[in-house]
Amino acid sequence: MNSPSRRRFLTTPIYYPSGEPHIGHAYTTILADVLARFWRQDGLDVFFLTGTDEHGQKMLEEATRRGMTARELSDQMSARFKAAWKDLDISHDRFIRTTEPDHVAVVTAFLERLWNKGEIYEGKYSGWYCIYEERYWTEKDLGPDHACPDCGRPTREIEEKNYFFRMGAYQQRLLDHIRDNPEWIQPTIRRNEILGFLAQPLEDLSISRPKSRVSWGIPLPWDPEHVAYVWVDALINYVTGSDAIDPTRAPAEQGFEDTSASRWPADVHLMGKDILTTHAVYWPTLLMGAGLPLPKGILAHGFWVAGEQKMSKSFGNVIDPLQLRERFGTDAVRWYLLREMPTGQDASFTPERFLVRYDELANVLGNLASRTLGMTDKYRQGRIPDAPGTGLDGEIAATLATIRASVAGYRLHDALAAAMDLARRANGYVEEREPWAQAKDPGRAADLDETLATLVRTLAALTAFLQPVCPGKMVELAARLGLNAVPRLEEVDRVRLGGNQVRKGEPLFPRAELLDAAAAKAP
Ligand code: ME8
Repeated sequence: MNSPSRRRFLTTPIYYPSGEPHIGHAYTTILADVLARFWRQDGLDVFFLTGTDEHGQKMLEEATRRGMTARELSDQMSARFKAAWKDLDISHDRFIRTTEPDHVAVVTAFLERLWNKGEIYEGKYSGWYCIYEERYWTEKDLGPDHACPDCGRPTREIEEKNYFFRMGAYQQRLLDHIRDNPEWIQPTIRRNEILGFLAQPLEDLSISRPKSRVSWGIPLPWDPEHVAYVWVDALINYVTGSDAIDPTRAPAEQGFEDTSASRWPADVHLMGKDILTTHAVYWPTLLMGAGLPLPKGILAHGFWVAGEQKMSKSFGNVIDPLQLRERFGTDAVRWYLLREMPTGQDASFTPERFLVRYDELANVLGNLASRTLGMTDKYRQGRIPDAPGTGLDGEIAATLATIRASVAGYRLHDALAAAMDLARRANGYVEEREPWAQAKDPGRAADLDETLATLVRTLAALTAFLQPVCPGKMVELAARLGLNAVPRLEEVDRVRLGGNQVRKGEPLFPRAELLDAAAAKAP
């Protein structure tokens, strides 16, 4: 049995399946996946939740536009997200859909709890609504011609009965929490943004929409003519996925305060900076209202941009991660996205940068693997010498320490850079040791054994360090070193390799020009 502190629960946003999965969705999901895999490799018991956000007006309108029902559209498109995550080797433990009965039941129980506690009151909303962002705006926020300040699309004027959550009452408690827990919202720039937001009085939150306007949603238990606001419905998925609330029990019996038997609270919610306010203000105050503990951390990453524009489906300039995958392979797409974007900052997607990063895989790591396997094959008939192979042990240990610290600080780009630096260093070691010269001199057989054993040992460590980002290729590389599995992080300094038979094989990451040539030859 793992002790509770060995458990980790991490989440991505649940995406709107009103369009195709794109590179932005892929980035957050791969970021979560790499983190989950690092944690698992460190022996932690991880639960990784992702999924789709299927209710609301946007889904309904898109379905109508396509001549489908909202349910048909969500069935079709959530399957597309699932398939994309399979292709990108995402190792989630649950793919949640907000239309699933257990989620509907948890949302109902959660809202009933707030209602019974007097946290919700009836009121009237008048203002402007952007269905694309699924949010209200006040007149002063709007752009010219009442355009949405976020996406630039037209908003609609609305006046309707709504139920409101007493969010404003939790402003001070939330501020205290953020101040007492400086690491709670990461990175600091995002924390400051939320502190800035909370410097203004916090209004109450409209948590419902009249069914007459938005029929596609979860009815409120005390007034079925109204449905839950899609953001409230969506945020609660994190609790549904944690099994903290048993929806089969009546709300009065719900042990909301005791979540110890469940995965709640989440260790980290990952998301893009676009949806930080909903996660760092709406969500924690809703949890406070319901009497549930807060998530332990919130990480808002930056945006992939093409040129100056943010890249998302509203701009139609989205790059299809699956097309890149067809040409370069899943691991190369994962590598590029995580290596190129410093967690928290924006990054610009360009084919040139993709090739620069791909080149690291082909010419640094791939080259190290090819020459190590090739020389073991050529000089030792493929048998790894039984020598200590400690020539780069200091570097391996230092790399492991950097990786551990970087992962703990969610700086995955630094972790990956450190691993690639180790591969670079090992290539330098080859140049220094000149194994081809050692091979010519029978008196230096022991030196050659040590060189080869050191290189193989470094490659084995690299499979462990890079497996979270390149799971397919690192499993393959470990197998070529005669290992049954990629070593755990804590095992990298005691992997037994001497006597194993290596398999040289094709290049792990063919050079880009080779890929081009292969593509040109294909019928
Ligand atoms: O907001 N760069 O769903 P969504 C990086 N359903 N990440 C990007 C990106 C880009 N250009 N574009 C999108 C929703 N993303 C709600 C969430 S959660 C309870 C409900 C990623 O389909 C990033 O993670 O619009 C962003 O936060 C998310 O997709 C928005 O996905």
